[in-house]
Amino acid sequence: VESQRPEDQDRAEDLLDAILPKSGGAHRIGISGAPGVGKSTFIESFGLHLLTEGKSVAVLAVDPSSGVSGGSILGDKARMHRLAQRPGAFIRPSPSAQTLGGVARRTREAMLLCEAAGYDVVVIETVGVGQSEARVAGMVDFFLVLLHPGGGDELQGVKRGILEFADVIAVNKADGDTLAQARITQAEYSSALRHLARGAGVWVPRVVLTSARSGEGIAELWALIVEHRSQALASGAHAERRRAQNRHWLWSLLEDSLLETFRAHPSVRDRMEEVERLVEAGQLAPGRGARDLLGRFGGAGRLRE
Ligand SMILES: Nc1nc2c(ncn2[C@@H]2O[C@H](COP(=O)(O)OP(=O)(O)OP(=O)(O)O)[C@@H](O)[C@H]2O)c(=O)[nH]1
Ligand SMILES: [Mg+2]
Repeated sequence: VESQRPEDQDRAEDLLDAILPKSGGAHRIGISGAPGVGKSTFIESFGLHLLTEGKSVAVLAVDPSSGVSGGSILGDKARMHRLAQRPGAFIRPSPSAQTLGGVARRTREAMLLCEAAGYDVVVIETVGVGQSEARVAGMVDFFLVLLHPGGGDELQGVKRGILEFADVIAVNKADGDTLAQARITQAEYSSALRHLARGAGVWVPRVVLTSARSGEGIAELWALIVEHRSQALASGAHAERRRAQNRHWLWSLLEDSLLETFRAHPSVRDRMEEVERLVEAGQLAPGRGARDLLGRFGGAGRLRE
């Protein structure tokens, strides 16, 4: 399914069609956070805890940078070695792909395969930068954001995006020298969350403390995730979230492949560089340039200006 070879794609689609009725049953959990916040360490502790609860767990990663940097997640498999050795756990490094859309697509398909294979929980890890966070939030039932113990300026920078996606925020490294700082960060984010207006019966995101290293707070966090799920199942929010995600997914696939087809179109390709040059130099209005290229693409190109 991860193959980029055209001759594999038909078989991959047949396979995905075949397993579709068996997919959808897992608890899908997204985990995001800045580099070095402790995602890999956390997932190992969390995964081991799930195994003690009798759950099987698959770990996937969306890391659009790994193709370039040489695959930090591959190293992660070694870092999560205790989890990787356990029979109830499966860890899949990030597929290499050129675009975030490509990585996200293959990860989503791998998630469906893991569900069909019977994994109870699928964890999808992503680095909390840019669009990958939104992509992962758009394919899971529960989105967890890990934060560094440290407030102030950092709070301002990340707050917006986080409050938009997170179902729970965990301030990690709440241990040793950084415990006091972690408590301050927890208080800051809790108060930021209180200012958001929410409807009745809607899940209110919480801010918790964890130590991925010692395992402190992990069991409590899992209990919170379970509570979130039963609330969402009862209110219908779970079904609605999945419906909306399927719809968005359809559109994001359309957008990705339309753009790809557009860029590959011979007469668009011939003209692209020239249009870019003229637009850069301010000699052609971007709107006119776009219309020119779209016109070559299919003649259907009309842009509202
Ligand atoms: N004190 C303390 N250190 C931690 C904790 N969790 C992770 N670390 C340390 O923080 C460093 C980074 O941890 P990783 O798990 O590799 O972090 P990551 O978020 O996966 O990093 P990237 O994959 O590079 O984005 C390592 O040295 C860990 O040992 C924790 O709860 N407490
Ligand atoms: Mg990592």
